[in-house]
Amino acid sequence: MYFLQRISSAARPAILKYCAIPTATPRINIRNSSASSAASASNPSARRSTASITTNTAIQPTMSGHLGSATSQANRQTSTRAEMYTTSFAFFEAIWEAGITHCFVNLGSDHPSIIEAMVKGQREAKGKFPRIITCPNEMVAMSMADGYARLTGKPQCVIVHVDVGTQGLGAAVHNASTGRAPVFIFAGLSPFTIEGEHRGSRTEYIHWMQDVPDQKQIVSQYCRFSGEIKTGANVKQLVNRALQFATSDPQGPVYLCGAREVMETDIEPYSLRQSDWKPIELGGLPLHAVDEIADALVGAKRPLIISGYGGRNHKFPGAVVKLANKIKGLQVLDCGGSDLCFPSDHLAWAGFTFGVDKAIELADVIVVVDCDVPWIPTRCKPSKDAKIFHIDVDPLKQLMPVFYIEAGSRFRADATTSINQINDRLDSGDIAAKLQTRDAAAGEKRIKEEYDARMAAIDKATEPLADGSFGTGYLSKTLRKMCPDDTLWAVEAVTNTPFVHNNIKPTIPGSWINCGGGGLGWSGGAALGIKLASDFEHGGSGKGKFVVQIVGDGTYLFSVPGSVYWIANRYKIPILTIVLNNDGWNAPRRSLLLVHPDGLGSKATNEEINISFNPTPDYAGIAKAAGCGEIFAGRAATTAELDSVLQEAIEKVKGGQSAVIDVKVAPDC
Ligand SMILES: Cc1ncc(C[n+]2csc(CCOP(=O)(O)OP(=O)(O)O)c2C)c(N)n1
Ligand SMILES: [Mg+2]
Repeated sequence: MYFLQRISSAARPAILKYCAIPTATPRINIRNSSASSAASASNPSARRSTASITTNTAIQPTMSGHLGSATSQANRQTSTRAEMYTTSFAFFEAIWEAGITHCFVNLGSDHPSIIEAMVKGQREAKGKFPRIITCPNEMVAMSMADGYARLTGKPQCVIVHVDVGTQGLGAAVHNASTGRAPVFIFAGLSPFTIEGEHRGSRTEYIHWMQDVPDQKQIVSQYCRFSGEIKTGANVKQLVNRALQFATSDPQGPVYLCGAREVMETDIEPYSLRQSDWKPIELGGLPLHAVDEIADALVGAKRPLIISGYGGRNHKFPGAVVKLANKIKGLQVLDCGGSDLCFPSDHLAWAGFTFGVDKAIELADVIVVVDCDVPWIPTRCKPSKDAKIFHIDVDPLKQLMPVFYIEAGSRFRADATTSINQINDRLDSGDIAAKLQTRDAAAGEKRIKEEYDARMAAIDKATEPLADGSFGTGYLSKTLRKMCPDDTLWAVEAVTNTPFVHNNIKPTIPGSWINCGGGGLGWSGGAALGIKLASDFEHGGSGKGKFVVQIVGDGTYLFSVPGSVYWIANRYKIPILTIVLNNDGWNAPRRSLLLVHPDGLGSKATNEEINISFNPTPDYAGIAKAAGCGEIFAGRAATTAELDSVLQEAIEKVKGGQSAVIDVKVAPDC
């Protein structure tokens, strides 16, 4: 008896069953049991008796937003009744009403009501209920939602398990934050009652372990908003508030958590007017700034635009092309924050850089547009006399403890709107007249010469070596030749990124997506998310564009390939993965040399500085095993091998199967 009194009331019916004591049909009367629950708070023995009282009361609709009360195991068995409408169900209704079509889930003991709601929704709300994708790893789940959002601008939902699942999101939260990708994350909280006071009260050992003081603090410094669902009464408002933050500039991840009891609560169905929850729209430049910038660009000898995130809006590259066509001699540097910012087939394309480029030092007018790191002062600085403007959705870089650039003026404004304003300003009045007097031919001649020289240097660097081996440049050039013209590229090539960009030579807005963040392992999940999105947006499986992931060998291992290729096979999401096999981590050596160019490590072997992956893992084999043998696995180390294995892999991917090719690449080319 002592034992029975100690256990939670939620667990008791199961034990009673083992004792062969018949149980009655379970019922809950919320008001009565709330009252008894309150009474029991000061009287433990009264609380213990609550469970036996509730076994004979029917489940009633509850007062909106009030917690469901004391219940039993048997009570919960009745909870699949069709009319049951819980906070969890309202949560799902809120997300599909807001336009979310996919949930990437990794489930746990915080999710019984989420699972109930999923089953109910999948059965009763066909066509509306989001598609659920089971993700065996949280970072992959988050990266899939990130990739989906980067391509489409549409946030999707990631559901993870309490504190540990939140930690499992890992570096993917950083990537979505720095890559300005809107992602909606939900995690359950461990139950906060332990004696069966409410439906959802603790039933498992682990509920004590996973109860942490402030779960959302794990990710909140990366999130545009983090909060807790404290009642079902306003769950839809909270979901929409979070989504409003996620989709307002600067876009990024948001995080909501909710305790098991709260998510279990029966509430009155309700709906919101969705049109009241649109994202905040950012305006353009003030008129004086439009004048100043347009005037400075027209008067410049070497005008330069540097952008990292402008391309997140696929209309941005076109707007900048228009500007470059008006101001002959303007050049554009792309810092690869995320999407392609400027097409490589335009003479104004000054290439791809991570903050170090001659064009920065030579420019006399620089407009930095939506960019976190336009230059790295220890390695490259604009001239002291350069006139610098900074236009950004987040010019203060509110999440960065240290940031400044020596800009004469800075504006919080939408990038595309700002460029369009400058374009319009060049069409009339005094500035248009000044533009007419400008020596356009000289400007065009100069950038053509520079463009041609850049292209020639890029081409030269791609030449294969005498023994038939080759570098990332040659590989990328070959990929560009063999893959469809409108291929979508998910790039996480680390030290090889410029070789990839310069040789893929992307031109189509939205077709080139670079991780941009520093949390290695994005591109596996992201490529899946991009492909899923492309198929979905084009009408279903197999209808979307061809998707290629280009990833460093070290980064491939960070991307949790065991999960990535299980998902690829399970959900038939075909992607082509190219692993840049350069014997492990090159980046730490680069970092070392920048600080200690002549240090001990500068002459040490890769083994000695602990960056070598020798013996080489079977990268493609890992994927094949995870994908139940259904992943095409290949290898190439010479130009001849590359052509044939790529041909075969591309056909496989077009046929619906994913492929991973381990490509041995020579350094620095
Ligand atoms: C999650 C995470 N862990 C560690 C690092 C540090 N880091 C930066 S680059 C790099 C090596 C990447 O290796 P690989 O993908 O092979 O690219 P390579 O350096 O060879 O170009 C490491 C370990 C990081 N950025 N993110
Ligand atoms: Mg490597």
